[in-house]
Amino acid sequence: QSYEDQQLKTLEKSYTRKDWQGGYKSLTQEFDYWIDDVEGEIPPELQGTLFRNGPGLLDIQGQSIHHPFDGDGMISRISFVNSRAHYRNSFVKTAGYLSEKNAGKILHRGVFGTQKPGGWLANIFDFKLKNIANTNVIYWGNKLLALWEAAEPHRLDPKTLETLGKEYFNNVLSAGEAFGAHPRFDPNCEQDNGAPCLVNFSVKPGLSTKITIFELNLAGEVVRKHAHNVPGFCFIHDFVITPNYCIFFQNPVSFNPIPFVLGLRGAGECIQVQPNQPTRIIVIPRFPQSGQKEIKTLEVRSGFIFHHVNAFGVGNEILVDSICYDSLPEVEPESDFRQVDFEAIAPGQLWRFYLNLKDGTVQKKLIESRCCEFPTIHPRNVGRSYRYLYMSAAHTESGNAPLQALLKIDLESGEKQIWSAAPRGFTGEPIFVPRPGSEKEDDGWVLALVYDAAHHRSDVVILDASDFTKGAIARLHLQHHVPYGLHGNFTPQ
Ligand code: 3ON
Ligand code: FE
Repeated sequence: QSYEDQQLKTLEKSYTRKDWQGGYKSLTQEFDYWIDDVEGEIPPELQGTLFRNGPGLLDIQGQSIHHPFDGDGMISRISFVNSRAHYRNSFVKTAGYLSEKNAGKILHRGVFGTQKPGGWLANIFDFKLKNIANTNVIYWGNKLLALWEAAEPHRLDPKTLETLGKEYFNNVLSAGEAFGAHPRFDPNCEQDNGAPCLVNFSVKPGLSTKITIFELNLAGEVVRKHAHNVPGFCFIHDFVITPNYCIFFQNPVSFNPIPFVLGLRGAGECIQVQPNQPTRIIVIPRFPQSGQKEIKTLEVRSGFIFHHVNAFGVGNEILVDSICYDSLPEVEPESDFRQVDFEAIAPGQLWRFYLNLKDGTVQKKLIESRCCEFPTIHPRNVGRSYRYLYMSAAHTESGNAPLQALLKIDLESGEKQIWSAAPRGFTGEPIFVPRPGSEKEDDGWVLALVYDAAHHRSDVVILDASDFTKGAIARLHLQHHVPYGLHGNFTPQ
């Protein structure tokens, strides 16, 4: 028995912190190869491309960044062709990435506390944001776009992954204008005669906050853009749509910018969750030009939300499923994110909210108490009623722990299926890919990157979405690890 195994036994944990930390090492190299080391079989019907984004660098030439959300965006592309798979990765060559690579040191402050070396004097009054393009990657309108919610997208060549520059959508965006990192894909937009469209938002916070909504057609053109002012400071990372509404949960936070101004903290470290304050739910009609105009605001106590699963209307109600945190860990200036004490922080848990648009009341119900994150569903059901969801989750049922498993929930029957990579595997965001021509909602595959600490490498894991209990149908061993990532998307092309 190895030392690690013994340690696991005595602590009765499903992981060791040392193993987990391995997934937060930088990957500096760029690769381009066919994946030859495959366990199981890649289904021949699985054809297309999985794009993923996330921090690739957790340090700049040995100077550690303060938080993974500050890491430079790196795109991984896994292409599936005739039961073979190809891997390629590339850093988004943002101005900030290139200048720091050249200088060999940190030159820019990060939103989540990365500071220029030299203490507060070196950082005071520096309000510039480094657009790190690290949060999501989408393929839409024949463009591959790396997204970061505080600035404009970066466009890449889908074949070579070369960075082509910033994307302004034909001057719809102005220089530095934000385009969020969590677009939703409406599979059947009524306003566009049933064609799919992309709905995204951006947030410009201040004493009051401007929320802008963008809708793009299949050609990638912005066909609708409208802005709304809402009272108070907003930190909103994600949203949900229905055929008629965009729904935002205004997290109960306060923002004190003084430590940021003085060079002591990143802007994101000046946000404090106020667990006793209600969350404001802002319901904005998607088509104010032609239909309903007025915004509705409801209130509920929900804790802090990064990610939502989905929303849909039933009678007078809209149901919203979201992952909620009772509190958020304070990112302290002197702390090291790799030393996190998992048990000391609150787990993300899945809740269902019932918004009554008629009388303005909100009910809520806990669906899953197991620590979870990164939900995904069948793309056909976005904004519509749905039965199945998939997410990354902890190996153990209670408490807070790293994500080591993939969890499927049948919202109709309540049945849950779990596939675990513990003790030495750590899971990222799953993506559901429908089997071509399928009718059943869970007929398809769930794809995820799993960091394997035993080999310090990552696997692309393929599960049969209709049955997690039979284990992975394929594990594609990469030649290297991919640092824990954020979001991605699959395209059948
Ligand atoms: O006034 C400003 C408003 C605003 C939009 C304040 C601000 C400068 C902080 C800001 C910018 C916000 C940004 C850039 C947010 C970026 C978020 C990000 C990169 C990632 C969020 C990830 C969320 C989760 C839940 C990740 C979970 C990860 C794991 C469980 C690890 O495996
Ligand atoms: Fe996110």
